[in-house]
Amino acid sequence: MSEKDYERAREAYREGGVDSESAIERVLSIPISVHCWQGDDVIGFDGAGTLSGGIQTTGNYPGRARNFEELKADLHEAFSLMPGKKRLNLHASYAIFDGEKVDRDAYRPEHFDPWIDFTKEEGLDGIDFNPTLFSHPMLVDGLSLSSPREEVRKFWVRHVISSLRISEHIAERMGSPVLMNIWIPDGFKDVPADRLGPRLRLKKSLDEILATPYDRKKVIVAVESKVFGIGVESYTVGSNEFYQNYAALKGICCLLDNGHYHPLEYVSDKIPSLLAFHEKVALHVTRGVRWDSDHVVSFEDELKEIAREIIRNDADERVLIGLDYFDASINRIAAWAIGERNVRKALLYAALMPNERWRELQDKASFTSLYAEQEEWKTMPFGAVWDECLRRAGVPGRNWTEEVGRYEREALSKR
Ligand code: RNT
Ligand code: ZN
Repeated sequence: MSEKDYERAREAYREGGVDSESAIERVLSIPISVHCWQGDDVIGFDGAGTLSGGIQTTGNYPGRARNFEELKADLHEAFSLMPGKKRLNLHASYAIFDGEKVDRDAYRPEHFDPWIDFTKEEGLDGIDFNPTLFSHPMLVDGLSLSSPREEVRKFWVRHVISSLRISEHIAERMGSPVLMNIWIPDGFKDVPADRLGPRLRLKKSLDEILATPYDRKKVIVAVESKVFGIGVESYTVGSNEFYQNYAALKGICCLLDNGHYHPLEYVSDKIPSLLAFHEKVALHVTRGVRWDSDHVVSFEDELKEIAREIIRNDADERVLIGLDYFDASINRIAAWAIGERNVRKALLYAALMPNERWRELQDKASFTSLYAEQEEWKTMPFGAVWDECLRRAGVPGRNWTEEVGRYEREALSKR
């Protein structure tokens, strides 16, 4: 839609008490952390070759990035289609080695310097980091930090401690704090004989990790819970209750992945619960279809609701937004772009609501007006403001897939 259409939409929002100019500006400055792992089906560069640990990528669309050069090129292309402030979300398994053979418990900060250089060249806001506790032979019997085998447990404790060092280094070089998120696949396929033991061992491992001194201003440690994974359907060590209690006790952050809860539990409702107690809350935005399937994020109701919780609580800097999905059935660059654009779109949609007025209606118990207004709002001329937002961000408008088509012909199809 044209600039003229935007002018009319701006007027319509103004009449409704909303300033679309400040909404656009606000929303473009919220960082979204873009996951590197959409580009190569979560394989990484450290030799795993396949993905294991209860998660799965499906599809065999051609053009998967097979090395650092290809992944950088693809990210560069994807970033050019994504409006607004961005960060890069890295996994430890994407370490860059110079012919050296190093195992995960000995990764060093310099193995990520090439990524830092790239991120700076791209003009991104910062980097986030994830220790990789899956797709590795030391995940023995499906367990890492909760393993009863001391050598296994200790190996992974060392890996996360080395990830802390790496995160600190990245934060220093980027001049921006790093969110270091711990997710482990640990669990059992069938009914366990002991549910407490593994959790106590996980707690001990986390205690050992956090006993390592690190600068809390530079590294924000988060823990990500889950209900179940493929092959670990009956029990997950790192459950929601386990991590929420642990994070509250230790003053670390909770990361909520909206694919990791029962179907009628909503992350949008969990965000304000956590904001009542924590300075920061981290998110993995994904889309689960029937299970934690990690489909590309769509502009659907729960995403809009998540965005509203961020915007109307002025939590732009308190909720750390990251993407987490991996679809190998469509063009991977398009997958990246669709998801980022949809999260940004949902933020704009939320920022274009008369949130204060609706809060007052709620407090006055004017539920009839509140409901009617919210429903009427759904047909406001949002599309025209979104198109203006894309123009201001300097990224392609609705015809962006033409660019992806060009890149597919010239780069991806040659792989
Ligand atoms: C798995 C978790 C986790 C991973 C990434 C690759 O269910 O969501 O966040 O997707 O670490
Ligand atoms: Zn996740």
